[in-house]
Amino acid sequence: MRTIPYLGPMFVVIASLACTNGKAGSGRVGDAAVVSGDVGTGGGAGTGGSPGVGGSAGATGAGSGGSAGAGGNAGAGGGAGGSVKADANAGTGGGAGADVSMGTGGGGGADASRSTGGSTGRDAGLGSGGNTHADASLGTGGSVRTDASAGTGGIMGTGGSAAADVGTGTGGSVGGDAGGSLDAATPPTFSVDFITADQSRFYSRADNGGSVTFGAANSSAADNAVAELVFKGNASLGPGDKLTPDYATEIGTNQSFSYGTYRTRVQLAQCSSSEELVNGVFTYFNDGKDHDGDGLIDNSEIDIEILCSDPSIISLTIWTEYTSDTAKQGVSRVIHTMTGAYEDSLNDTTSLGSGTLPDFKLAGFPDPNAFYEMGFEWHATSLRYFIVFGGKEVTLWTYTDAKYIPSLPAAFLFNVWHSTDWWSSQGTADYPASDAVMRVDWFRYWKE
Ligand SMILES: [Ca+2]
Ligand SMILES: [Ca+2]
Repeated sequence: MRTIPYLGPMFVVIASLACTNGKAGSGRVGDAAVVSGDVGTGGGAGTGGSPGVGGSAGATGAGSGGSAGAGGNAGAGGGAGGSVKADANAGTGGGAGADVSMGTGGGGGADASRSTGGSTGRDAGLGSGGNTHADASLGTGGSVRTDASAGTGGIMGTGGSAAADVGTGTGGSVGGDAGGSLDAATPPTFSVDFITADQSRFYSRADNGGSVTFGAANSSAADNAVAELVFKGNASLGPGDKLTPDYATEIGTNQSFSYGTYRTRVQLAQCSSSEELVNGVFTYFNDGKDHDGDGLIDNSEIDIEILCSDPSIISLTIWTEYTSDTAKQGVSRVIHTMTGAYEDSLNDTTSLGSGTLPDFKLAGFPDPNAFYEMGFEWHATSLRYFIVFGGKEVTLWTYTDAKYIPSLPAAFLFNVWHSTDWWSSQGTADYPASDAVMRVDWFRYWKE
């Protein structure tokens, strides 16, 4: 097999930390990043929410007294520690939705943040006594709509609960969330649902003539909104045209991240078996310098790559150095999900072992119309890749040799680009004749 480190144009990595929105009383927070510790007082959730104290737990766990929907969960009575479903959670009395978190009395919606008494909705955030925004919800007395949640006296009533995506209040409840998962115990440090056309947190480019649309409607997304990356097909182009990530359709975070957990929900770009495109989901940083002084240019990169000619094969690569194809340092695992067979290698040349594991046999992967949640936990001395398949999180690789684990902060990218090589077989791959589209429902990062 063969892996290619990202070779696209350099971009400036803004080394700022996650946004710290959600200051008490602050106004609208557009598609804001969520930072733990945003806490307010008084607002939202009251008592007597849906399932109520003692409610049941969702697939992702629960606090005492909460309840949950698919992928969701609720915290201690929605009260102190109230929490919620995937990616969300809440403070005292809080409740939440996708991407959200909040403080005392808060409630939330997708991509939201909060403030005193506030709560939120998608892309919104508000002040004391909260109120709203499209898709939003509110603080005391507030209320809501789909995806939102409510506070005391809200539409949902005291301790309101919610519709899809959210829930709250004492004993609060929660709605479902396709793709929800764990790590919900704490709010993400950075979270984007791609609900709006806002590009403040992701840059985009489409150097093959394709396009990127943030906030594209998609009924398979948890919130009917995705980032859509279109790779422009062209039947008149051949195998050697517009090669490499130089011509990728790509989005990437404007800031960099370090150790922590990365999760995303993605639908892969497709092509025929005679063509080739790489679907890349990865971290990347390379400023051309040899930071650790080992004679090789540092390349902080953690890759999940799936080629469209045979998307049943998952390639995982961890790069620490990359000067050239012959001066580099990277370890890889290639998993054949039809058989469960895997092979590990160093620098694409030295075998580090192989085998077959029942867990790696993912029958029917990937359904071309499905979104899959995948990601990794990156730490200084270990790196664990995973994918959620059939409702179960499958660990694809736990790598523990610190020498080969990158340490430099990196941006998180998604891209689609043409390769003329089939990494797992011989021959020449054609340029895609038809447009191919990768879709991203959401991306979340939890700082270690
Ligand atoms: Ca180096
Ligand atoms: Ca979304």
